[in-house]
Amino acid sequence: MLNTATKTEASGAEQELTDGFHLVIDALKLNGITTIYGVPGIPITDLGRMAQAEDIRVLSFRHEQNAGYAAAIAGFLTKKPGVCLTVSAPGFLNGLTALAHATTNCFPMILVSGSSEREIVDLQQGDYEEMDQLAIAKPLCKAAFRVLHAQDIGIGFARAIRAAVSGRPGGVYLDLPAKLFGQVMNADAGAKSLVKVIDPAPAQIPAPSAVKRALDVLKSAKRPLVILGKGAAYAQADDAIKSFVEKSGAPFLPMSMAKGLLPDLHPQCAGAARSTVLKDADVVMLIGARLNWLLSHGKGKSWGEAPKKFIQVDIEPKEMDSNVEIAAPVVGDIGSCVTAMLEAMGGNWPSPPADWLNAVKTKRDDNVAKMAPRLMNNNSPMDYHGALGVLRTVVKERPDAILVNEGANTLDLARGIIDMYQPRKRLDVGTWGVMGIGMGSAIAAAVETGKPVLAVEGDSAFGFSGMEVETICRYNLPICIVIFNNDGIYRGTDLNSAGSDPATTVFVKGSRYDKMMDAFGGVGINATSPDELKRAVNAAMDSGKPTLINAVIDPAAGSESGRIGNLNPQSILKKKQA
Ligand SMILES: Cc1ncc(C[n+]2csc(CCOP(=O)(O)OP(=O)(O)O)c2C)c(N)n1
Ligand SMILES: [Mg+2]
Repeated sequence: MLNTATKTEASGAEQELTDGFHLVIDALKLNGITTIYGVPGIPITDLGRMAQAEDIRVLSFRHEQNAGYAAAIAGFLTKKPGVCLTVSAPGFLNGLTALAHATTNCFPMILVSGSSEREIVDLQQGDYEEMDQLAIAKPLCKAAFRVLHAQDIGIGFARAIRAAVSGRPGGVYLDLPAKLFGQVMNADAGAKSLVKVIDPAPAQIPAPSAVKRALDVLKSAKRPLVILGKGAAYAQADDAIKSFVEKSGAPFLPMSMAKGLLPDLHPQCAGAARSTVLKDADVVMLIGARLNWLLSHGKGKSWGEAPKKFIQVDIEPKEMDSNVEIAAPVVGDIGSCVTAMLEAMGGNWPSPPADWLNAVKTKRDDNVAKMAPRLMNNNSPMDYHGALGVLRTVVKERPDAILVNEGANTLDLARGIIDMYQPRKRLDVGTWGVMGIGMGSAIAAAVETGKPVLAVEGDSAFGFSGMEVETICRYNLPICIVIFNNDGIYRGTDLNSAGSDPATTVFVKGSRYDKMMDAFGGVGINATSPDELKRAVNAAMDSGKPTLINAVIDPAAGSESGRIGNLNPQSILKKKQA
């Protein structure tokens, strides 16, 4: 396997040799990892070159954080760890946000960073890019390892891969000191030292008693609700999940990145009746969804007064009872759990009471009807609804395209308005609501799936990764970026009440982000009405050419923090001053 051998004369005998560089590459290839996202520099420049020469796709970014977000979402899309490769100290730190993000979102990812000389780092003698990276990474990921000897590279990667994808997936850090790459060893011994990870994410079968308990609780429900989280989307158990939800007859609510697991237009989808189903359900089954802030911790006003029982299906036993009592915990991988429940339901599972199904349907239809005329407006400058009404149709006509979405109003409104039709087609800010995932996610989505990508970006959100438009043009990726340009964060109308500086939330008025794309040879378009936007996006999605559309949005259209303004801390002092 090693076409890397060098012939040398050692004590008279001819030996085939390999080195750390090639062992890293061979360890990745042996485990089916064929793409690396990163930024070159000492000590990993040659590693990237050699990997490319050995048919690994190496995508060079402009900033490690974006490469890291690409690796994280590649992990989500493929169930294999996405690999991000960085230089030492500053490059490592730039990648670290993405590693922590991957861990928080349960995406399998490996951050591989070169590091400086251990002897000098540990004595703090001021090496080039000196930093104790392993110690810093540890609290921010699922596991962190350092490899000091070439013969341990195989084991190091095996441990990293297994840690990333088994159980609840997450981020793993792998520290490779500069000296490791040049270490040579006998090629045969090197080949033998590599480990092909067998069954990296073993199935975790739920206990039959837990399955029975869960179904008993579900059957007792008068007003059942199923909530699908991105863990359910990650599981790639799409058919089993669809069959289970349909057999249960319960309304379902998809969390943001679970949209499309069953189509948003499915008759059981309660997405447009969210507040009603949360308040009124009496039994809630969570499948790969956590009761964190995104679900108001399973208690309080949004969950209403009606007593509730929770069933939770999750691979992580510690998740149970995290916020409220879980009446029926089902621990195992989502595919195995849902399949087991489906089998145990038998042939004549009773439909939930008709008054509940009708109540949800009425609410949903009302809300959809109320929204409809707003989505058809052709105002110029555009408001969010007019612009999103257009994008909603674009996605409807191209259900296999991938939608990347970040911002505040741009995120919250797009999530509600753009229906999804297929699993894992909506990629967004995830558990932390982090700005900056946009271009990394778009690039990885295009690279990993070969599908066209539509990135719907707030103007602020885009700024966090905007330089990667050059990367998109360089690799000629089928990505259409639409920037909702409302001159700022939340709104472009804030004023500074004191000095002459602009307010903290506003940007240069009338910016032309489309010209950034012109600079790198992509297609840049300024769209001032829904009609113009529609034409431009359709052309971009059909051509597959890198495109950036500056969608001019009324600066007064948005609201503070989008839909989560209630999370802003308040002080009575502020009110008195106002
Ligand atoms: C890394 C990071 N920094 C800052 C924030 C705070 N934040 C939340 S939304 C947002 C930008 C919202 O503006 P924009 O993307 O233009 O969307 P709009 O509401 O204007 O449509 C910011 C800075 C964040 N979520 N993540
Ligand atoms: Mg904005």
